[in-house]
Amino acid sequence: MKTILAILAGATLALAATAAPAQTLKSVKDRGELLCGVSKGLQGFSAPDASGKWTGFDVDVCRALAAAIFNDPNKVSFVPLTADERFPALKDGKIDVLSRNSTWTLEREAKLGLLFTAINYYDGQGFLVRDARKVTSALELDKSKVCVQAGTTAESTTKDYFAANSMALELVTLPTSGDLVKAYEDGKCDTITTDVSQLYALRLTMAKPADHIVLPDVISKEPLGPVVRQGDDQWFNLVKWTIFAMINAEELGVATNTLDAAVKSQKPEVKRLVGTEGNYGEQLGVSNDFVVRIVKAVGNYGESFERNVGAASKLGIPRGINQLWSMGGILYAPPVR
Ligand SMILES: N[C@@H](CCC(=O)N[C@@H](CS)C(=O)NCC(=O)O)C(=O)O
Repeated sequence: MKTILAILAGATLALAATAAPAQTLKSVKDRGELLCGVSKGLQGFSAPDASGKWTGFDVDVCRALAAAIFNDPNKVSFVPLTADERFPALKDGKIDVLSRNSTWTLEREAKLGLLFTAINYYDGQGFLVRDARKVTSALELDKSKVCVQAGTTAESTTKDYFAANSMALELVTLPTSGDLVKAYEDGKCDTITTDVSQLYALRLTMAKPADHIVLPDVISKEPLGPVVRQGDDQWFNLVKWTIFAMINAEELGVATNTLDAAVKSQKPEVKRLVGTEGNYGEQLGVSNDFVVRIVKAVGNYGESFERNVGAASKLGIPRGINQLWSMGGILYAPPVR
């Protein structure tokens, strides 16, 4: 009897260890909308447009998810969060997913109990200065007052960088990006530091954007991507494969204007991606045409990048290393099969 009980207890434990509860997708479906944590307003990444509609590269991730789940990219409520607020909000269940220019670090997973799903933007930390100062390198920033946002990776990276280069630093830490821009424009700091993509976005909000330059130095790795809570493998997989779907769609030439041809394609890779072969969507808990829904809603990765932040957009960021691996970049998504 004891042996049987011990076997049963062991089996229960083993089951608990392998099967994480799949509650997020169900609660999103029951609620009828997704709760998506974004920044408070960072042009190109997540900001309300003139009509109040949230748009941007980070916003597209949540619209893509809503398209995959509901076939409707508008079934999302956006929850604007500062850097300090974002991880507690996710941990406490106030949002289902965080899509807010967040850097994947060890501590944010191991200590905070979160999981980064995939990297959808390879960034790095840089500095923005007034062009008139004629600074050409971050190594000339000795004795600078440096504005940084609280709760970001930039806080510690800046200290390390100045110490490593024997430069004196006066760190001015502020709660929001609006405070950062104001302090800088009021002359309370000589430079703003954060991920380069965000420097481009902040510059657009300044009185005279052309008076400020982003220095060429990139002093850290800032791999950005959507984040979920630990303990729900089904949800983790769906968010992860939404990103991979967008990247794979670009790689296979599946775009807004080629969707009709893609669903008729006889190429096995395209058939698996768009769901005319296999049941890959169902394996993730959504419909088999989920990639078609995503591309219809926001386009593939390249379309979302170019529309929101790319070279021809207001931000004017070149694709750089965020180009597909097959085009000289480092974007590489596992295959649908
Ligand atoms: N990637 C870095 C920085 C993220 C971050 O919060 N950057 C600020 C730079 S200004 C930002 O996006 N602020 C926008 C906001 O708070 O709405 C991190 O994960 O810590």
